[in-house]
Amino acid sequence: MHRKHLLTSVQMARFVAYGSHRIDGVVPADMNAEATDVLRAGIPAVPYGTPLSETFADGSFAQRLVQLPEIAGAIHSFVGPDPAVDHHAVHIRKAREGDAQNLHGDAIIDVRPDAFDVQLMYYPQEVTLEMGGTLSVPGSHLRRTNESDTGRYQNLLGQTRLVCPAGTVVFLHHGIWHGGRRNDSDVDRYMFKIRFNPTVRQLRLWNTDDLYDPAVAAELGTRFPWYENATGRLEIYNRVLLWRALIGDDSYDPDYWVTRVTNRPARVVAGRSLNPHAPARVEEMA
Ligand SMILES: O=C(O)CCC(=O)C(=O)O
Repeated sequence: MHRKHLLTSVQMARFVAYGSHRIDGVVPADMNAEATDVLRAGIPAVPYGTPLSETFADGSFAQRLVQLPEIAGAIHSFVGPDPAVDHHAVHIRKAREGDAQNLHGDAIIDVRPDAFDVQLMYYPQEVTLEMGGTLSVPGSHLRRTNESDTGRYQNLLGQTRLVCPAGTVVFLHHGIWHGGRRNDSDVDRYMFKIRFNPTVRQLRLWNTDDLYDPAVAAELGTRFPWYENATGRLEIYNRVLLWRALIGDDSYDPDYWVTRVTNRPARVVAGRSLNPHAPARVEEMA
């Protein structure tokens, strides 16, 4: 894995804040041209948790896709070497199909504050607004909701609808609220999704040369317009927990929020026991 294909710390921090990372037009035109037929024919399923190296046939389209250097570098940065494939699926939104998917996360309530799965979404065609590109809500991935319970929310401030050139790949944190939109165009819209489970601890798997760049803390502190004034702060708190786990430093806390609410000092300075029969003792004079 060449370092130049790994994400930087600032990019990782941005992923921790937004819950997504997008690489426009990363798949070459000849592969995009091949993709529609391949996806229409279907890609053989594998059991949950199959090692990535055993999931796709040698030389197959899907194997070449995940081996493209920038894509392989991003996968490594998020989940490390030898991830498992949770599942993969081809999603086709039919031309003028008439309805949209509700907002959902692809998980039951997933309370991991220190690990995550990543989902790759590959779009072989140019996606226009009319084609119903995937809608997602930046910064929603660390909020604890249960799969489709967010389906009753519509039009959150700051939500994005994917419009992209052919060959774009988007990586999503497993918890992000998203949904395929209605395809109002005359063309079927294809997307290939792969969910990866890490098989190693997600500890500094990217290019950490810029670990102490002040832009890292700035990214982690990003607020989104749909956040409540107070509860929105919890998102930043949760990001710091995740970032601490990803960098292996339990003291990282640019705004002191985690330090404050986890502060349970163990040092005892009480001068006397509550038991009247116990001899008086001074543990420590402050
Ligand atoms: O078709 C799309 O754009 C999104 C589909 C999706 O994310 C899903 O079915 O979970």
